[in-house]
Amino acid sequence: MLLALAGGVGAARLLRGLVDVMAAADITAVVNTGDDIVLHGLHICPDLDTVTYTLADAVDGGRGWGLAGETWAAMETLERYGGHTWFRLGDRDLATHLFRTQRLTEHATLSEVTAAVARAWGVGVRLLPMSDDRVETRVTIAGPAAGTSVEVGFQEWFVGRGHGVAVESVRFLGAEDARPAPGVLEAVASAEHVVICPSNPIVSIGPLLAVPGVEDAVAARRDEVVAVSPIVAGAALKGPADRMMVDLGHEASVVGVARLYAPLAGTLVIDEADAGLADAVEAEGVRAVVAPSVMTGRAEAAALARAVLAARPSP
Ligand code: FO1
Repeated sequence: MLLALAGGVGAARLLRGLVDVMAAADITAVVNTGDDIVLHGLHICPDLDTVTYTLADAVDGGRGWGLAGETWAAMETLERYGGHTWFRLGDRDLATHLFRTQRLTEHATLSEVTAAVARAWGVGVRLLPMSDDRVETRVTIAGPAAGTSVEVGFQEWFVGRGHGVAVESVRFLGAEDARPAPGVLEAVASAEHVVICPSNPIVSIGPLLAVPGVEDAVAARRDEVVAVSPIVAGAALKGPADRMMVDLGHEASVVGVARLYAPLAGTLVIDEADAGLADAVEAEGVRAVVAPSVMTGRAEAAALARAVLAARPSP
């Protein structure tokens, strides 16, 4: 079984590639829920939904999130009322949040609801939320007046303010009291392959590792763990990972990623554009494997998936 630590779009694309090269039923993905937001009274799980929709070939390819062929009638009417329309929820996507919220109200766990949604979309990969308990990524940014700071929810920063403002600090509210979802620690311990997907190390992989027990479970297998750099040629392929790393004092390069992951992953897959930095990565005590890491299409994702499987050092 392959165990993947996954965030949003980049992880979803690699998982799509892995399903093309191995049996979906042999893949377990532990997915970040720090991005979750409760809005309109609905519990919305962006990373779980992005992974589910991508593996179901139902995701909107352009956006990388939400469903293809969406209509926005609910948003239009909400606009009429002056309701919250900054966080775009398509009419079909809304059904996912309605179903999830109703089931949670009926005391189903997030794990159970996630499995039901995945099954309904024919997704064979086992999807586990990192925890069934609420963990909320909170971002501190500059406040309205000079010298002040304000803390906002992840989506308020990422979408509401277009992740354009610098981040002073990030915390995962509730992480210390959260428990890994059922099966997470066992899957990390028993997997033949452990992969850290090309997701934002700070706010996609970070929350996963903040759930008590998860980081230790991954670190215990460090020499076998293969991470895929989300940074190529000093930039994130999608989203603010590069700027966040710099804002928080890290280097936005494969070397910076290697430093962050050194305690957790013995191998880092880097794109050919960064082949010249392989020695610098290895100087951090992390083995560098060079492979095309830009998943423009399914063939590229499958090729990267093969490279990831081959990158695990033989035991
Ligand atoms: N991203 C945006 O940039 N704008 C949106 O309005 C937006 C809405 C949205 C709704 C549901 C969902 O599952 C994802 C959504 N996203 C949106 C993406 C989301 O903010 C990111 O995918 C993750 O939170 C970061 O990985």
